[in-house]
Amino acid sequence: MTVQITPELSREELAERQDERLVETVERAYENVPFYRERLDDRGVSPADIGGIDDIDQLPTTTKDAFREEYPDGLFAVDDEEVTRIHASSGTTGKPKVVGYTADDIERWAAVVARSLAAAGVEPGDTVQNAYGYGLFTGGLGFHYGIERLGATVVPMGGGNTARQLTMLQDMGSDALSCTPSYCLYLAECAEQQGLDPRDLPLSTVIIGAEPFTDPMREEIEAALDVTAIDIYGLSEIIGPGVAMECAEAQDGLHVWEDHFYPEIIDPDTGETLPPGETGELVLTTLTKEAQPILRYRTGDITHLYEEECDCGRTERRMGNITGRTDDLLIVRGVNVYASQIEETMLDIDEVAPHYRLDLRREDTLDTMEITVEPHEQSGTAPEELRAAIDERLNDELDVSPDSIEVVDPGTIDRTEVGKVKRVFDHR
Ligand code: DLL
Repeated sequence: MTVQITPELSREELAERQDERLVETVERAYENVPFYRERLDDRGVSPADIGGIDDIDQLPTTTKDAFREEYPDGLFAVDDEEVTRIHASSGTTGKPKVVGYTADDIERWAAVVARSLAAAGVEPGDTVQNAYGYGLFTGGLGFHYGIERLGATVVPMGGGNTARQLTMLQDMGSDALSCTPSYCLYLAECAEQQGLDPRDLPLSTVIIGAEPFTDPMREEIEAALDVTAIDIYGLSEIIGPGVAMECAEAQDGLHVWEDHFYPEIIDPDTGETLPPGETGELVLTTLTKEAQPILRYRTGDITHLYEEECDCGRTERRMGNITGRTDDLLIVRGVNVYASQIEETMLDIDEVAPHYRLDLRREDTLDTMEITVEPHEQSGTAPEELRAAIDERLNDELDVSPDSIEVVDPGTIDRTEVGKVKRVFDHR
C-alpha cells in the first residue's frame, strides 16, 4: 500500500476520510477485541450506530488501565503472525503498556514521522542525528524509520554517550538533532565544558519532545545552540512520536495528523466533551491502526485545540504545547499548581538557569515544598537576591510560598542523560 507523507487534504476531504476510517476502526475493534466488544455491548452501542465522527461521543473512553488489565496483548486486533513489532512504555508503577504494530502500521508510522520532520523543515538529503533511546521506547525506532522514509540520512546514536554525540554531530555535519529538551540543554552544556561553542555545531533544527517544556525552556535551547526548536508530540499507546507536530513556519501549536489520529478535548473531571478552544484532557482515537485500534484514549495530557487556521496552509488542526498532565497537578497546602507554572515563572527571571528540582514532603499533616535551582553561569546576582526574587514571583503570580528555595552552584543538580527528565520528587 502507498502511504502519502503529506496528504494536503481540504477540510472537507479530511472530514470524509475521518468518517470512513472511524467506521472501519470501530468495526475492527468490535470484531477482534473482546475488551471493546464488551464495552460497546454494555453501552448498547453497535458498530452500525457509528456513521462517522459526529457519533464518536457514543463510544466509551479508554484509559491506561485497559493496557494493564489486558496485558500483554489483549488489546490486539490481529493474530500474532501479523504483528511485526512490539514496543512498550513503562509507567512508574505496574506492568508496562505493550503496543503492537503490523507491517502496514510501521509504514504509516514512518510516514507520519516523515511528515512531521518535513513540517520542522527537514529535507530529503539532510542528516539527522537521532538521540532518542532505541529499544522498547518508541522514540528511537519511530524517528529512525521516519528519517529514512523522508529520504534523509539517519545517524542512529540513541541516548547518552554525550562526548561521542558531539563528535558525530560535528563530523557528520548534521542539520538536525532529535532528542528530549532536557538532553538538548545537557548536550549544550557538555559542549561548553569541552571548550566548544555549542552555537558552532552544524545544527539548524532540533526536534524536541517526549517530555513537557515551557516557552522559556525552548528559548534557552534555541539560544544555547543557535537553532530552531520544534515540538513533536506522541505517545506509545497511540503509535509513538508523530501524532502531532509544530510547523517551522508558525512555531505555534502542533498540527495533529488528523487523517490518522482524531483529537478531542474533554473535561477530565466530568468526561464531557469541551467546545473548541477550551482547555482540558486530550483524547485520541486511532483511525488507521491495524494491530491495536484504540478508541477515545484518555492521554492525561492537558491542552486545547486551536480554532484558527495556520498561516502555513496545513489544514490539520493544531493543539497547544503540552505543559502538564492531569496527574501532575501538585496540590500543596490546598493550592493547586502545575510544575510547568512554577518552571515558567522561575525561568522568566533572566538569571535563573533551566535546571531545578521540586521536592514535596509531608511533615505531620503539613505539605512542604522545597525548590532547588541553579543560576546561569554568567549571573552576577547574589544567591540571596535571586532567592528573594523567585519567592516574590511565585507568591505574587501563583500563590505558592515554598518552604525553602536553595540557589545552588551551576552544574550541581543531576542531569538526565538518558530518558525523560524528572524534576518533581513527591515524597508524600
Ligand atoms: O514519549 C513518544 C515520543 C518520543 C514523543 C519522542 C516525542 C518524541 P511515551 O513514552 O509513551 O511516548 O510517553 C508519552 O510523554 O502522554 C506526554 O505526557 C509526554 N509527551 C510526549 N511528547 C510530548 C511533548 C513518547 N512534545 C507521554 N510535550 C505523553 C509534552 C510530551 N509532553
